Amino acid sequence: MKANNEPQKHGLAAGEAGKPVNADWTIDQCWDAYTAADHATWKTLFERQSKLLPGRACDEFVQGMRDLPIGAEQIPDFRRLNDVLMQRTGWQVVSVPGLVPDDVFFEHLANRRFPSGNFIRKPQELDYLEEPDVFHDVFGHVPMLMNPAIADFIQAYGAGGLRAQKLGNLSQLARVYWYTVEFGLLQQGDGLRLYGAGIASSYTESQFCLDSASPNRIQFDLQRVMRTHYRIDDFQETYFVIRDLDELLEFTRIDFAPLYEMATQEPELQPGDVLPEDRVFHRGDGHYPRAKRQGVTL
Ligand code: HBI
Ligand code: FE
Repeated sequence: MKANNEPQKHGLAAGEAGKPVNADWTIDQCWDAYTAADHATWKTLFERQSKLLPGRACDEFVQGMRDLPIGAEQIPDFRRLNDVLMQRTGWQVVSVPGLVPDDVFFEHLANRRFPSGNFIRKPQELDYLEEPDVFHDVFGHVPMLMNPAIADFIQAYGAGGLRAQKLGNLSQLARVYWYTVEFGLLQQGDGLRLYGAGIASSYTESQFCLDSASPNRIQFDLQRVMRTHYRIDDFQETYFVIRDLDELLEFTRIDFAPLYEMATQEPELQPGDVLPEDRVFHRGDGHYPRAKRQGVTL
């Protein structure tokens, strides 16, 4: 039970701390309950990120953002968001208290419902938070859900997640999601752009992933990615680059079961590993994790 002086997560009914209201973990967004401070936090995040993303985020992200009722002034109301999103790709955003169990998450995605945290981070944790909040989920994910290829890919991930759980290959599949939907880069124009929500919604990592000499940037390869561990608590040591978003569509048409089989027969790879057969866009110098290990703050 939470002490009374601890901040309650937005949207949870009094007396129900930590308990979701519905079996599928959805709750009301309770848009009216956002405070002026909540909207101000959104505004701060929105404005600094909007300045950073042109030229860094892919054109599809920028276009998706433009077409949605998402602006600086207020935390978006999911009802208005869904009017547009539903029409475009048949997706909708549903409100949840934060992280939900894997099977609940997959079930939503398989049915084109994207679970979004309804709470917003506190001003003292603008750059780091453990659970996905409304800024990460809506600003980061929803513009990409306006794209038909990503829309189909994430639905297939939901269906594939339920299957991977039964096969015991959830970690292999989760790596694919991580290195695409969350931290993916793609080729566009004469350079690289970001499309992953984890980087699109992060002030520091949206710069690091493209500008820093530290991380590797390597051509995406499904088998390779299935074997590769990722960092959850810091910048990635490797970003994987797809040709274009349609590359993800190909993965909705193939059976992953034999790929899991092959991937688990090969050794697992550490986040910073580079293999002779990798197609490398940029070979990272690794200065960032090295300095961290030595206790230097950059
Ligand atoms: N729940 N709300 C929410 N958001 C996520 O991104 C999420 C989740 N539960 C499980 C989960 N992600 C991942 O661990 C799976 O993709 C494997
Ligand atoms: Fe996410």
